[in-house]
Amino acid sequence: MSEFTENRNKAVESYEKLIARKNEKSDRFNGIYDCYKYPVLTAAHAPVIWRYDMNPETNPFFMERLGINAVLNSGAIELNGKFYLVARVEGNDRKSFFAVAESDSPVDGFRFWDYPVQLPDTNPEETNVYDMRLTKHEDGWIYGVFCSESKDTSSSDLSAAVAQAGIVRTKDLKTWERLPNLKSKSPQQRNVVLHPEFVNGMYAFYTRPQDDFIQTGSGGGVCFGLAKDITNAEICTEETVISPRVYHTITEVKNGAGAVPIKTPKGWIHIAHGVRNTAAGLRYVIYVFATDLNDPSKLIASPSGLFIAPHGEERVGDVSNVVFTNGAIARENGEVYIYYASSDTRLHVASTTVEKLMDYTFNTPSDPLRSVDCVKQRCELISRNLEYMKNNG
Ligand code: M1P
Repeated sequence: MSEFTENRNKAVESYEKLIARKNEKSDRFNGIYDCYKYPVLTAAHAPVIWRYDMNPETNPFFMERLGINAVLNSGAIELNGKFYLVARVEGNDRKSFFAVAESDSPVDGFRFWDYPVQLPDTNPEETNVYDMRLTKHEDGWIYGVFCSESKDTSSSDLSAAVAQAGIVRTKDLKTWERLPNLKSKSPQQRNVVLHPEFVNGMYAFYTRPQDDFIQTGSGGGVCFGLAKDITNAEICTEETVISPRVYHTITEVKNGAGAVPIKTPKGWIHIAHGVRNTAAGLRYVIYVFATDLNDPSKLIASPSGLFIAPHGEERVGDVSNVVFTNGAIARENGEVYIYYASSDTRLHVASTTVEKLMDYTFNTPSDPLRSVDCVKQRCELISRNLEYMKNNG
């Protein structure tokens, strides 16, 4: 057997074995959600035909020609009983693009379509795109809102960049119409999410104003603003902070909206990310908050602390100590699947239910913000428990 044939067979077999691997719940337990043992998407899930030249004449050693470095932050949607992830795929060349992976199951079996998404090229200065949030809007379209990144030509710093919110829409995840980027007062925007319903007859956006590409500067947190026209979206209201950055909490450095909020009988549940600084660099965790059903700009619940933190092997990757989400699927039957990436390297899933999410969101006490009050809060729980156990065995 030639080296080409042997290597090609090896690559195809290991790819098929990976896609066929059944996932299982891990031992990690907190009563709030279940984590799964295997990532749902990794660089190795990229099809062989994306990476190798399959022709022995032009690739006699069966070398990888266009490698994939990571598969991460993914939008998520259920359509006609199938599960779709629109993942951020990063090539070895550092550029990200979007690709649709489909499965009959929410926790395994995701297979990328043959071709990645080919976005209409309407912004010649755009260098990189990533982190698409998929909103099934009540206007009948599926919107993808993502980060559109360009070089900041006004700066002498080679790394300086400008982040804006790009907008596309589709009915089938195959044909994508590009709309103009969102306009707002902020010089930079990232982690923008479109709300699934009209608010006061307008399109509602969760934004994250920031002064700089990395630093939010004066940006106070996750904001809310309205736009009259999605085909030329411009925030026409004040961008008001709905989930603020707070000193000595998990959102101190920055935060950002994540998955499209989940509508529940008690309010909109948001699964977002918060960032704090440490001696080892930034630490990204996932947290939850809720806003009012009739006024999604009004914060009504803020459970204390983090919801998902990087755990075990999740802690290490291209950008270590990071978990990040931009997609969740809330099913008609109450099941919820939260897709989160670890360390900007691979994508995982955690499952829960709307009932459990509501219990977590509305019954977890909020952060009292000072150690002394946190101790009091914990002591109250302990004494209630001891009392209960004394009376009930
Ligand atoms: O590297 C961690 C994350 O950093 C960014 O999030 P934020 O804008 O809040 O800093 C995003 O670029 C995200 O893609 C990335 O996972």
